[in-house]
Amino acid sequence: MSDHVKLDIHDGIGIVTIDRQEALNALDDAILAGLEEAFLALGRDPSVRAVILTGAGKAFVAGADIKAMARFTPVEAKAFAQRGQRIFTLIEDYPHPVIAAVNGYALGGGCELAMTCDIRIASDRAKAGQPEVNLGVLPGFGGTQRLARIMGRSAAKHLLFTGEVVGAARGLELGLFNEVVAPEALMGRCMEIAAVIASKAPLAVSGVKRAVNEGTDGPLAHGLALEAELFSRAFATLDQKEGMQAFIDKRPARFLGQ
Ligand code: DAK
Repeated sequence: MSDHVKLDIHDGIGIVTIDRQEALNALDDAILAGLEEAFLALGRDPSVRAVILTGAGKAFVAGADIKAMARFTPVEAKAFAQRGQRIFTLIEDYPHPVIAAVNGYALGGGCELAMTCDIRIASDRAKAGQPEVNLGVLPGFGGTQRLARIMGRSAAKHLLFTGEVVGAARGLELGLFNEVVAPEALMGRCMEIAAVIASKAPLAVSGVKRAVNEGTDGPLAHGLALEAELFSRAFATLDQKEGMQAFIDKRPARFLGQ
C-alpha cells in the first residue's frame, strides 16, 4: 500500500486512512494511486462488509494538491480530473457501504471525496466546502454534481459560487453530514455503524446501495424496475432463506453473503 494511504481490515470492516499530514492530506498522484490500490484490495477481500474512510491529523482532506496543480497545463488538468473521477467512481461503486469519518477539513477535492461515500459522520471540528472559485478553477472531481444531488441545486450553488466553508452544524443542516459527534467519539461511532451494517445480509445491503445509487437519478419507473429486479435476485440467495427461516425459528440469523 502507498506510504500515504493505510488499509486495515478487522472483523469485516476496512479502515482506509489518508496520512499526508504535512499537507493536510491534500490529494496528489500518490494518494490517488493509494486510494485506488486500497479499494481494489478491499474489492478482492470477501470478508469485508463495510469501509470507513478517514484522514490522519487535523484534516480529512484539504483538497487536491494546489502546489502540484499550479503547474498543470490544460491537458494535464484534464488527465488529473479524469483519473480522480475514475478513482472516486470506484469508491462510489464499491459494493459495500463506505462511511466517511470527516475528522477535520474536507475542502475541494476532500469534500468531493467525502461525497463519494454513502454516509458522512463528522467531528464537530469538521469544516467543508468547495472553495475552488478562490483559485480560479471549478471543482474537478464531481463537486458540482454530487453536492447538488446531496443538498439540492440551490444550496449547492450557494456554496459553489461563494466558496463558503461551513462548519459541522451547518453541514448537518444542509444534509452534507448524517451526524455530528465529538472528535474523540468519531471513529467509535463510525465503527458502531459499520458493525451494524456488517451484521446484516451483505448481498441485500449491496443491493440497497445499488438501487439507491443507480435508481434515484432517473424516472421513478426506472428505479422501481431496478428495485424489483434486485429484490427478485435476493430470492436466489442462501441469506434470504436463512434470514426468513431464522425469523420463523425465533433465532438470530447467520448470514454468509451467499
Ligand atoms: N494543497 C497543497 N497543500 C496544502 C493544501 C492543498 N489543498 N492545503 C493545505 N496545504 C498545506 C499548506 O500549504 C501548508 O504547507 P506548508 O506551507 O507548511 O508547506 C500545510 O498544508 C498546512 O496548511 P496551513 O499552514 O495553511 O494550515 P492552516 O491550519 O493555517 O489552514 C486551511 C488550513 C485548510 C484553511 C488552509 O491550508 C487552506 O485554505 N488550504 C487550501 C484549501 C483549499 O483551497 N482546498 C481546495 C483545493 S482546490 C480539477 C481537479 C480537482 C480539483 C479541481 C480541478 N481538474 C483537474 C479540473 C479540485 C480542486 C481543489 O481541491
